[in-house]
Amino acid sequence: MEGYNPQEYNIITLERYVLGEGHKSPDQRIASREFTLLMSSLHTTCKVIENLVRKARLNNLVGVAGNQNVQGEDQKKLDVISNEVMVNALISSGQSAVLVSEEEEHAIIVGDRTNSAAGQYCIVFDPLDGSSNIDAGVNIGTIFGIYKIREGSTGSIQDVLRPGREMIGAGYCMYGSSANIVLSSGSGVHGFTLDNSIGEFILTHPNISVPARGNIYSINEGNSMYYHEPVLDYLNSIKFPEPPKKPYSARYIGSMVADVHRTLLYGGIFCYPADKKSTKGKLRLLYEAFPMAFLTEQAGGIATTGEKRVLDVQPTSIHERCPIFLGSKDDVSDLLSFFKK
Ligand code: P6P
Repeated sequence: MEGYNPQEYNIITLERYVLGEGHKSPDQRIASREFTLLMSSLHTTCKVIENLVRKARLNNLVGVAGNQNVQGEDQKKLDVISNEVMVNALISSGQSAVLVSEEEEHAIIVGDRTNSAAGQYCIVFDPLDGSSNIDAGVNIGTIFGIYKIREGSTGSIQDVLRPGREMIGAGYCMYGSSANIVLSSGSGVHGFTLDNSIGEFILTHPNISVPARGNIYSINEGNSMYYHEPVLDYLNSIKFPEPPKKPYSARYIGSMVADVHRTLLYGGIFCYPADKKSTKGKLRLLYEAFPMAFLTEQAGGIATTGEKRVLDVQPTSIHERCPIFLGSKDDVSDLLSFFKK
């Protein structure tokens, strides 16, 4: 056909990508059909949540729901709705064995809730991270990590109290000027942009790679009075560098998905350290630190607590917190040098 270029119309949707990856997964335990069904369920929830977020103001869905989550934080209306959407979708996918959500006090053992056989995957997630920004229309997002249940398990809390290095996949969906899913199933990091006209996530950022070094640092400096020495000394080294080095730029959105997304694409360092006020930091290990660390390492970066690799942390409870520094390997290595002094 005149002017028709098949390559130009070779649109790779998220489902087509996942199915392809399933066949060449480095871990043959990822059954492509079941994993594809799980990812289909996950990315459908992202489309539903994207629609809710985009129309939140119009549908009077901003503001608080009037109750608090297990963290003692005011739940936003969209927090509650997004959580319900994800829990229901993941259970009905038939692929879930255990669910852990920031908005659920206890882990959901799917076999206990439904008489249908539970699946083989454990999904840990923050259904709507950054919710304090919802009312201001700032980018927010869904974060998820995936474990396969242990051999012989039918699904228990022990299937998710495992180091993040045992995850088989992780990702986030960022809701902003466009909806972007960034995910990895262990063979690189790939980004997909939602084309609302056809309702599909299209591969737009294949093989995301964190630059070896950036010039952006991302941290809430309002907590500076609580920081420990190594963090203060590192920050001074990039804010008042020895000439001819130039100072870094500060960028902090206060929404982890947005700050990490920028760090993966532009490089630099994102930090939420432990300090004298928050002795283990603020971000949750299972469904914030682990997934973002998984993605960062898959993209060639480093994610550390300051003392050890984030993915090597052994969780003891599903809502525990963890300090995190992630991003360009040279920048995070510079930070670590201050912890070793
Ligand atoms: P602070 C949002 O509430 C969140 O959980 C993350 O998305 C974000 O990185 C962090 O907290 C921001 O915390 O203390 O800087 O407002």
